Amino acid sequence: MMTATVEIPSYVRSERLKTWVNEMVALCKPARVHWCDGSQEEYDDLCDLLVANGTFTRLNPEKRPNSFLARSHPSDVARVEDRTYICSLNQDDAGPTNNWMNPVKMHGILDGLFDGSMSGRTMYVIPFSMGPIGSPISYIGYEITDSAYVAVNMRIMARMGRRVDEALGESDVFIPCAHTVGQPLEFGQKDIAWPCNPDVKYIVHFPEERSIWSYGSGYGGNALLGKKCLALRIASVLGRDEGWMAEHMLILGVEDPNGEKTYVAGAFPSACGKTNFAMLIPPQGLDGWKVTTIGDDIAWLKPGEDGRLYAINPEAGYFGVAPGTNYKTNPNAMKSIESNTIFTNVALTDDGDVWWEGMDGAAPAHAIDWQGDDWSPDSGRKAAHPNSRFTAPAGQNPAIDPEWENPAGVPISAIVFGGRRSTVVPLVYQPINWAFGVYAGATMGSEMTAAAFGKLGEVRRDPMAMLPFIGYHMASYFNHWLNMGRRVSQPPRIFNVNWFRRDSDGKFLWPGFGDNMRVLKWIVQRVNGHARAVESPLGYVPTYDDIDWTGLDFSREEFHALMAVERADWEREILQHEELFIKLYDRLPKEFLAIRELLLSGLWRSPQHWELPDYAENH
Ligand code: SAT
Ligand code: MN
Repeated sequence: MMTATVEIPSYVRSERLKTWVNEMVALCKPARVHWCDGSQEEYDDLCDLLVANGTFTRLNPEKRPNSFLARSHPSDVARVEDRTYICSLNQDDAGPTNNWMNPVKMHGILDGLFDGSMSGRTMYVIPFSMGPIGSPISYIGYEITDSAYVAVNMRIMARMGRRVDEALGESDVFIPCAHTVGQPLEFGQKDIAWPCNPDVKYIVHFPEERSIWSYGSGYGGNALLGKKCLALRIASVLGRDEGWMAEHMLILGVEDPNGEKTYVAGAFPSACGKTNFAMLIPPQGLDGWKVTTIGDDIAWLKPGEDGRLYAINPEAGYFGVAPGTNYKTNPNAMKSIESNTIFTNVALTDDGDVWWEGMDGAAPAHAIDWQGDDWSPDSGRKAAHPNSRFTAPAGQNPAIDPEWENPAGVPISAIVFGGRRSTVVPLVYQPINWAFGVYAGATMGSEMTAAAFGKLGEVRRDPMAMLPFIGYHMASYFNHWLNMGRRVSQPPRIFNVNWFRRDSDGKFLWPGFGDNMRVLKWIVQRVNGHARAVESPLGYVPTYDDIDWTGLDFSREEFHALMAVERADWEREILQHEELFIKLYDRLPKEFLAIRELLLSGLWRSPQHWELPDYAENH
């Protein structure tokens, strides 16, 4: 097979970049090289090419202008955590929660797999910036890939193209990201709609080298390397070394009726309604309040001159889960995907639009399911894959915050942690200080929903919702959090929420969705010094009278049930914290043992069943 010679655009000036691309071309042996400029024409041409190859179906332009549907290979539908590696020089630096291999050995494996991996294909060179171009908080990456699907998705998810080459200039500071679907066309054979390697996959991070290699998958976070790989795993290492934080957090703005703005970041494990919370619409009665979105998935937080933490959203688009999204649960997400959107693994309706389980209205009588087969409501199968996605430009969100591209970021006043717990954890509490808050985030857990790994109902500990995304030893990461709180003079206040508590009949105690605004309002007033709280065994909590109930019929008794603290439950809970701590024994912050003891001490001071007092009693 012929290997391409690389024509590097004249505006590319970084010697390190040119050398790296030439080396990757020599290794991967593509037939052609395409250096992406990020233009609309290029995007349209690539989409046309994907339609011609059968990867994309163009949706009905009247229903879904400039939008496409892709169906992946059934073996390639989600991130593969068991194939994801942190290859630090020392295994101890990856810690017990990451897969590890010696980096020299791993490079040997990858060199073998990448050798000739792109023969017969085009290599795309994708310049991208995580964060607004030119922001001191941003980082530049270069992804080489043999997937045009990746190239068009990256143009939505990141700032991409020539302006990034120009911003890099002669600098050698960028993260090299090598990606191949791992299905060479070495004999000139015809391509298939979703090339990938069904048997071999590697998603590999070299934290000391600051590079990423991904082999065998074309899907989501396995292939769009700016997102989880760069903006979380590698960035968490950069943040540790440089004194900032890369977190799996949404960022939202809350505007009160006087126009005062407060920014809040929030970490939620998957299946906890994070995107809905990031795009929340206040319920009737609280309509003087407004929520705006800065980001729905990732936050980079850096200390500002004034001693506060400033956050940017490093991404430029949403890669959101489709099923369950509708005009009731998340109208802003629905409006964000009305056009210019790439859908992956949802169903195709007979009129050329998309459909998924939990969309508004009745299910269509007939559709083509995510595997390309005929589907009807009585076929006994899901029409859309549970992890089917939309890729949409963030700027299309009607509730996008005007500051979302401000290179300086926005000041964060509160950090909210929240898992899915049917018992034990109350609706909201505020740990008494930063260290107690870090402990709450570090011990956060979430119950398995059907889609996730593990047993249904079992609690999976997911510290700061970062379990699969920390690029180093988890306990060192906890220490970094504690250090950050000491480094900034005005750290955000930390809160813990749980929207998912149930009664003994299994019924949800809290309506959730827009009504979460009632809790958010208390949080925002609290950080601004306008809300009262009482002490509970876990920290500060609002009484019934501190929450705005306008427009909702919710009794004092119902609220007290949501906020109760059962000593026996918490004793078991704290024993489970201990299980996590034992795993992280060699680097666990000494503060955590002290905080655990103080929590126990507080529980022992309180009755077996601790119930909220009425405000009057506590005044
Ligand atoms: O596929 S992604 O990693 O981008 C999304 C997710 O799995 O959380
Ligand atoms: Mn995520």
